[in-house]
Amino acid sequence: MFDPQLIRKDFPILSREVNGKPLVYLDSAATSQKPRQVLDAEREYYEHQNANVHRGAHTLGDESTHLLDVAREKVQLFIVAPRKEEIIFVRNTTEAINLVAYSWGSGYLAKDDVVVTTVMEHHSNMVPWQSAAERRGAKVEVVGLTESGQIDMKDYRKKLELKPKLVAFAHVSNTLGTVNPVAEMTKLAHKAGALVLVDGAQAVPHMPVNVAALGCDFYVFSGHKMLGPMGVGVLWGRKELLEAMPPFLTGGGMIDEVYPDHATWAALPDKFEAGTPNVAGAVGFTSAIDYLEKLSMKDVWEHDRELVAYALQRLSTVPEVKILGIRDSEMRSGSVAFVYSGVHAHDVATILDSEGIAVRSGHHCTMPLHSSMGVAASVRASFSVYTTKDDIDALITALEKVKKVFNT
Ligand code: 7TS
Repeated sequence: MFDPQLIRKDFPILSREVNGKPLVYLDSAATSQKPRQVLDAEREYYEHQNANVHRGAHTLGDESTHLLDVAREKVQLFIVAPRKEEIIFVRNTTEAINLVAYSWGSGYLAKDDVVVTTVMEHHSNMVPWQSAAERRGAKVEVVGLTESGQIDMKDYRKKLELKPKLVAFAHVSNTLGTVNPVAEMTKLAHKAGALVLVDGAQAVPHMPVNVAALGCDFYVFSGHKMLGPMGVGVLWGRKELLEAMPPFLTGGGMIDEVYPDHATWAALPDKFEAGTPNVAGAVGFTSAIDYLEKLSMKDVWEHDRELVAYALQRLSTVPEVKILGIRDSEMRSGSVAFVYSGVHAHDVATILDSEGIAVRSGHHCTMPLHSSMGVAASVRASFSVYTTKDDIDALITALEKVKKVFNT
């Protein structure tokens, strides 16, 4: 049974205090906390297996190589990817998108080509495309949103008429929480002849994801937002695309043969994993996926449904609060961002912190989105498996202190 109170016992950090108050961690969209199982898995790896992969013909090297392989298969099955070698380990979502923007971009993006993104994207799914477009003389077109913070499908269809080479958008917005219709958007993009990259950084931690069913071409996410360690992330891409793309980083580990004047590349996934991989991180990531699977992603999603609905309902009782994004909890996930009338988001966050409550304030790496809403900064409460309704109640109570201090 899914019991957040029991789950919380697995997260050592949740028993610490901040400013003399019990920690209320509502910043899981930035990074989630890690259960003891993940921390132990990493430590045990270093205590028992630590060795570089592939290179040593010795037991520790073989065990290390095996553990990296186990992690790859774990990720493959978790997101229902057709092939294990399509899972490329990177540091994080940002690196995964840069890999595609650089590698696919240098191979397939030509002068005057178009890449389409949306205004709700995290900077990590916007800036790499701007850079790729600048390098290749291509253009980035940005799809707008509706009043309620959903992708404007009319504008999307219009941008597809430009026959883009690639479309890149988030599965779930890190600021608005909007869940985008990935399968539908992918179908339309494919019809227009475009490839599709989906930024799943805020989706994989909360809902079952099946990349095969979504139909996209690339799907990227970060381990650290889904109970795993920092420094390990995933690029999934269709095999034929990854095989046809030139490498991103070159050097050790990604070659087949090297001559003084040229080299040939290893097969997937090695071609895209130059240098010593983060094996300890991958082992911790395996443990994080085990943890989520034990909870069941269906129940994780149900828990998220409850928290989002509760947060929307409670926040809407505070007259000074203006919630960003759609009010229908069924169409959003993971977080609720809001503006507090007359008080800067950073001031709200500072007062909340004095009550032990951690939220994110600012633009959450979505400056274009905030500008499009005419908002300079917002406060965001975001959730994970260990978040409870009590955490949201604590937020609402602490907002009364904001009212008192600022006399709103
Ligand atoms: N894409 C989305 C949708 C994100 O939410 C984030 C991180 C990234 C990409 C980048 O992930 P990284 O692991 O490469 O850093 N989002 C946030 C956030 O909302 N607050 O801090 C980081």
